[in-house]
Amino acid sequence: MAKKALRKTTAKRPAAKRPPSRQAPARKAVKPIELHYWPTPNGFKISIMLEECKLPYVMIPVNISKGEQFNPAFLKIAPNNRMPAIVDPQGPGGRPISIFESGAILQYLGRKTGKFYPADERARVEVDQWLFWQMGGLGPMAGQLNHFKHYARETLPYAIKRYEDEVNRLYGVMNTRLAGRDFLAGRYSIADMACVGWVNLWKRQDQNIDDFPHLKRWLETMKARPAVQRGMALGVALRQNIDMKDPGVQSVLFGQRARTV
Ligand SMILES: N[C@@H](CCC(=O)N[C@@H](CS)C(=O)NCC(=O)O)C(=O)O
Repeated sequence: MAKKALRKTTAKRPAAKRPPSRQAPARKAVKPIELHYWPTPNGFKISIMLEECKLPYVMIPVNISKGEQFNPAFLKIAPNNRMPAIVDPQGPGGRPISIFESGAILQYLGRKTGKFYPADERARVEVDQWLFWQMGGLGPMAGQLNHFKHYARETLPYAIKRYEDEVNRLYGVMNTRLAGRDFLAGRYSIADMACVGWVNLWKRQDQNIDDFPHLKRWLETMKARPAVQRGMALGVALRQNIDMKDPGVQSVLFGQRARTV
């Protein structure tokens, strides 16, 4: 991709000094994963996972308020014109692979690294259920609430109440699940990473976290993890001066319809 990469993390360790006779054969340098990203809860899922796994990556901003999600090069890897997406130069068989949809990316990175996504089928099903619950429930409902509550040009009390109620119900489900469990699937996993950026917005969603003590404890535990902090801080300055009520921004993001080829 032609865009400038803003940040790079590497998990390089200093090479240990060995006598010449015992030197290891030269290894190919690990190429960083490209993270096509904008700092939102969907983007954070992947920045958190990359940070947790200490995978080398470069972040390539996709400024969705300017319509960069429609750039032909981006659409090639993310045909749904939504970020996040990744390109892993060292994909299966050592060949590059691109992936869109945050849930699919999390599962891929979990399989690739063997981390935060157990191989045992029963444990994996536990993770998958809560990951899909986030993808199909918490994310879309909280996203719609955010739209009608904060961005819509008309105030539609029915729509706001519908999504506020739904987010409230989902918080209740999560709170019950977390009673007597540290994390959604028992052990810390990609399912927790998928949810944290959304629950972190509880105030903006007009929810009271004190009504959900297990969820509150989980959120505090999540936010205390350095990799979660780094993941949720990635690129936040990029959004700073963007006014989501600006008609220019709204015309890019809202009212999108099919584009014919
Ligand atoms: N289901 C997708 C949703 C991604 C998504 O909604 N991304 C938003 C930002 S949070 C986006 O790229 N929006 C661009 C647009 O609306 O054109 C995923 O989880 O990857």
